[in-house]
Amino acid sequence: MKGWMGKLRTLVLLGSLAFILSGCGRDNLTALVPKGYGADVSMQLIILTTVVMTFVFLVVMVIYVIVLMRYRKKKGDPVINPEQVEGNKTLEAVWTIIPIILVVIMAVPTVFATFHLADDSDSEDHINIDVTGNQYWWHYDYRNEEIATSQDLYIPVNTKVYVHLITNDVLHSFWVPSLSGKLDVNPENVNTMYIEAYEEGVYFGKCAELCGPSHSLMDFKVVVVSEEEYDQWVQDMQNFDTETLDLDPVAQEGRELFEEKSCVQCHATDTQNYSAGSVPIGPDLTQFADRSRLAGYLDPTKENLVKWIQDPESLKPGNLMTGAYPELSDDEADKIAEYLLQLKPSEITAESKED
Ligand code: HEC
Ligand SMILES: [Cu+2]
Repeated sequence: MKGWMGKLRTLVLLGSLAFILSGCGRDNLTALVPKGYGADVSMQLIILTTVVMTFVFLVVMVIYVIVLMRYRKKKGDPVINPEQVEGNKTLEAVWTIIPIILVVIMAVPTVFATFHLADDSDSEDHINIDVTGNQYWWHYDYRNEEIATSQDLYIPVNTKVYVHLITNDVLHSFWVPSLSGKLDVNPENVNTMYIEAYEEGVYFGKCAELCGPSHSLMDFKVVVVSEEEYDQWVQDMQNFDTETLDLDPVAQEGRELFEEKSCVQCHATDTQNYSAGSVPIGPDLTQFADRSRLAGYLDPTKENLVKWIQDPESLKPGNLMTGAYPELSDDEADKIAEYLLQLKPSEITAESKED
């Protein structure tokens, strides 16, 4: 009875574990379904190492089981001291050389791929984006296009895009599992890699380096659009001017409050390019109403926005906006939200690409 219960318990445990783990990973947040060049290369390396390791595992297991069955001490067998093989040159050579060969088989392609993916010698012929990591959000400066945005990174499909990574504060790591490998983001040196997406869509990005209390909320999206849409989006961004926006009276009041309540000190709304050296303190809000998420991870509803404006701490602990501006009444927060939701330069948005 007891053995039966034990087995059942193990079965239930394993079953629920498999069930829970099957919920992990989603199509656009997994390195196992590559949708870009870097992820493809990584996948090939994953397959190679898995094959090599499975081979080692099987060989060891087969020998182990054979030895276990054949040389098992049966009842009545005499106790013997097996033949001692220490110092056996052939044996030692074999078990040193085989692992070295296996490691070389895995290491050579890995090292080549690493250098290949970090090669930026032809970057001038492609799109270059300066990416700055901040606690807990990402900023993007499009070098030649002279536009800037935060959180959602727009890139054209089937095109090499170079990201030049640096951080404004602590270490972060830039990772879009479906599109590319991850790369550390350091304060002193720029790390460069390229992304090349094969399919249009919205891909999930994660900060992969513990960087503070809201590290796990430092999400971002890569929005991959067609080449024409990309050109259109760049143009829309370049031409967007909040000064000439036709705002209703409530949003107009919101704009004034945005200035009065010192939001402008940290947030730009005119897509200025920061590459020249000055990095913004808060996310660029030029295309805020086009964002796929609020603060990187929340649904971009007005309700969430009002809550964020009044109490960002409750949504993202340790964020650098908390306490940096005067308290706002419900009415004031509402008006500012109305204004921010008008900042919509383009029809080309993450929403139009999400399935
Ligand atoms: C000290 C600088 C600072 C001030 C002042 C400030 N913010 Fe922020 N704001 C930030 C930072 C930093 C973030 C990013 C927080 C994070 O995601 O960790 C942020 C995020 C936001 C976001 C989310 C942006 C996005 O891309 O999803 C909104 C909206 C916002 N702030 C609005 C406001 C408003 C409205 C005010 C004025 C009432 C204001 N902020 C004042 C620094 C500031
Ligand atoms: Cu981070």
